[in-house]
Amino acid sequence: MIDFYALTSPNVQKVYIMLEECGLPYTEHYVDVWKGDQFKPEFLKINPNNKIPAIVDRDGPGGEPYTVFESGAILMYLAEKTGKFMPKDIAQRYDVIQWLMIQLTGVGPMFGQLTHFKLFAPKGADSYGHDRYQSEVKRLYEVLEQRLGASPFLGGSEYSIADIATFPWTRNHDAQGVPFTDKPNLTRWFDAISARPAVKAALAKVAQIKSNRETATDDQKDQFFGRGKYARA
Ligand SMILES: N[C@@H](CCC(=O)N[C@@H](CS)C(=O)NCC(=O)O)C(=O)O
Repeated sequence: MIDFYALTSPNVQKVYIMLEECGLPYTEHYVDVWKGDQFKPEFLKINPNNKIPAIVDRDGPGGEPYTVFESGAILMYLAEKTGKFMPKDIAQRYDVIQWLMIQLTGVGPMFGQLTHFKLFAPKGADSYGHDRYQSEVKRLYEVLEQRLGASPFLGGSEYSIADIATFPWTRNHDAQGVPFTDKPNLTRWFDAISARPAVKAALAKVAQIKSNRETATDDQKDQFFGRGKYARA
């Protein structure tokens, strides 16, 4: 059994998809980051970096409980545990890891910052941050489009944890200012992944989760974003 510390964000959706794809049993524990649950001492024992997702595998290495945080590490751990969605061949495996790293170091942070500047920047803030991330998000989508023109999936010929990591971040492509009208390869890839039964099951679960996102107070948002009285001097 896996304890899964979750809510609704794209990094969490990756883990829902992976658990459903692998058919692993799991128990959800919601950590409402909009209420500050990630700062509670009991959660900080699981992830000292106060972020979801995190898992505790009750049947970890040596039969002992094992905690994993960081979505990329969780996907790699579950791939290794199950032997799924990560090729055995070294070159093929590193093809997957490279595209996984592009998600972890590029797509996730840049798309996340764009969302922040689009939705949560103070009114009247200058547009420098927004414009910088918008341009970088468009560039990254061009890189993905080109890759998917040369390869069926991001990591190669097979669906892998590189796709599982990237797909949730692309679900809001219209809101991110990148309609797929001129992106046939991303469209093909996106539709194929959306149609997978495990992906549908995972997203149905996510859709039912209620968070404090719409009702968070200004203070709760400041705490989440580390600004206002929560900003480090
Ligand atoms: N690099 C991390 C990022 C995780 C992340 O940003 N999680 C957000 C989800 S909304 C979070 O928990 N934020 C709470 C906070 O930063 O206080 C991963 O890939 O797992």
